[in-house]
This record gives sequence, C-alpha cells and structure tokens, in this order.
Amino acid sequence: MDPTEGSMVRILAAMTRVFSGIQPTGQKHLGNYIGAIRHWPAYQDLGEAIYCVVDLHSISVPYDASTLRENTLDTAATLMAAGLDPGRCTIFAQSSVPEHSEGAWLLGALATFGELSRMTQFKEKSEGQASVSVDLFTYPVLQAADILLYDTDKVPVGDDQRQHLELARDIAQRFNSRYGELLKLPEAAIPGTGGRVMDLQEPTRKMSTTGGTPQGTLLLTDPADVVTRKIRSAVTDSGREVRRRGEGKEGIANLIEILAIATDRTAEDVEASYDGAGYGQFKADVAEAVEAMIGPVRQRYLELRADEGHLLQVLSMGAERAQSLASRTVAEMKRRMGFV
Ligand code: AQP
Repeated sequence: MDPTEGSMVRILAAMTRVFSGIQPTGQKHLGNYIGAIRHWPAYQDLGEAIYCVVDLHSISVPYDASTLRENTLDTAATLMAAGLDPGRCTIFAQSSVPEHSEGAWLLGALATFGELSRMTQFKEKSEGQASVSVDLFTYPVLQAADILLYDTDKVPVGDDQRQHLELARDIAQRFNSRYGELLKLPEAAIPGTGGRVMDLQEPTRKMSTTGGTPQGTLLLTDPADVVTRKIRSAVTDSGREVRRRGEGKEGIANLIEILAIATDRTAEDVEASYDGAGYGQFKADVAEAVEAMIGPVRQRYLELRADEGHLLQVLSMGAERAQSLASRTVAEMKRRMGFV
C-alpha cells in the first residue's frame, strides 16, 4: 500500500460533514433511536458532525407552546445521553439560527407545488385533518435548507426520510444549474436493518410520535417494567415460527430486527438461534436486550436533564458554530440570486 494512502483516507474522512435533525415532539422512541440517533455518535470522529433539534419543524402540526421549550431541552439531553459529546460535535436548536428560515424561503422558489404534493409524509399527516398548516406542506423545503446550508455530505436518517432527502438533492441540483455550482448534493445514510421500526401494536405502521399507538410506541424514557410489558404484549401472528418472511409476520419480523440490533447480530443469526423455540422465550429475550441497550441511555438522560443550565449552554455554543457556517451559505445564495 502507498504509505500516503492511510493518511489520505484520514484526511478525506476528516472532511466529511454530517448533518441530521430531530423534532422536539415529546419523548423520543425506539424507532428514532434505532433508525437515527444511535448512529450519530460514530460520525463525531469522522469529520464535522452537526445535529439540530428541529423545533421549527415541530410547529407544523398542532403543538403546545408551553411545552416546546421543555421538549427542546429533553431532546438535546436525549442526544447527549445517546453519546453525542458537545466537545466533538455541534448540537443546536434550529430556531436559534434564522438562516434556516431564510434559506427555506430562498429554496422555496425552486421547489414546486406538484412535488411537495407528492410527499408521502405530507399525505399521511394531512389525511383526514380538518385543517392543515402551510408549514406541514413546505416542511421538506425547510428540511432541504437545514441540510444544504452546511455543505453536508451525509445525512443519517431513518427510511421514512428517503423521499425528503431525494427532494433536497433535486432542489440543490436545480439551484446549481440555475445560479452556478454552490450547494453540495447530500447523500442519505439509511441503516439496512432498523431503518423502519414498526409500531409494536400495529406492525404494518411505523413507530411514530404522532401516528403510533401508545402501547406500541416504546419510549426511551419508559422504565424497565414498561419496556418488558410493551414488548411482551407486542402483536404477533398465531404461529410459533421466529421467521421474518410469510403472511402476517410483520410483528415478529419487527422484533427480530430489534433483537438483531440490540445484540449486534444479523437478523439471519437471530432467526437461526430461535429455530423451533416459540414466541414466549423470544419476546422475553427481546425485552431483556432492549432494556440492556436503552437502560443506560435512560439513566444518562435523567442525569443530563437535571442540569438545564448546561443544556442551554450546549445549545447556545452549538448555535454560534452553526450560524457561522450557515450564514456564509445564505449570503452566497443571496448574492447568486441577485439580491443587493
Ligand atoms: N419508526 C422509525 N424507525 C426508524 N427511524 C425512525 N425515525 C422516526 N421514526 C422512525 C427517524 O428518527 C429521526 C427523527 O425523526 P423526527 O424528527 O421525525 O422525529 P419524530 O417526530 O419523533 O419522528 P416520528 O416518530 O417519525 O414522528 P412523526 O411520525 O410524528 O413525524 C429521523 O431520522 C427519522 O427518520
């Protein structure tokens, strides 16, 4: 091997810019953790990692203003409890960096009504609602701004964000071809296993803060006995085969993936080790493994959440760093777009 090759790899890795966001909508759940948050700490040592509590996104559906502040701090504490270290990455609240809103307005000129109308998340969240906010419709444009303002290379997210990421790339491409090469085209980093954790009670729907069932949504703050109860009462089929494929196997397939991740094995390994075992022992093992995975996160969360001053300081430091980067991109976007 060329002796310079290793250092070149390190230099390239050091230049990787990672961005992801999470809404401060109540307590985070196992889907958020498995699909997104648990992957985020690894990027801290690969380059620059920027993580945003996307509070502006969270007001796109009815919300309670009196709890937004608390929820924002809860979410920041959750990220740190999951291993984000403010000394090695940037953590900030979206609303503290006004360039996100400004960038969204600029990019909104390049997004079309037709493509926003085709977004699955918008269709799902607006279905059956008497009143739907404009923010819910333009949500993916704000998300595109979030990502594109930071020259982002990679966006570690769950599978439900795939379509939004594609739109962000399309918008960036459109900007570049109209105003000259400026915005980097980000790549989604979606986990192969656990990219879509399903609701434990309705395993054909994803585990979700707004659309899930309370018993089927495992919160990261649920105490150990609740973790056990929710997993033991997870809906499965009437068979006894611990297998992912087959009719009605969605519930068992979901638990197999969860166990695979919690024990750092492949789903195939899990299936093989429960050959002929039945569901009782399997569910007990899933509950134990999940508790071993999230119990320490819950413990650290409670400690971190108790020190509000520290959380506010982390967010303020993060906002300063984020704004120093975002303001450069927005200034250049405006210059290219012809503003005085
Ligand atoms: N069920 C899931 N499986 C895997 N990943 C998931 N994510 C969300 N649900 C699952 C990923 O978590 C990150 C943060 O998502 P968010 O900001 O949308 O937070 P949320 O509001 O808590 O997410 P929900 O539960 O999906 O809320 P709803 O459905 O109400 O919008 C993202 O990377 C997401 O992909």
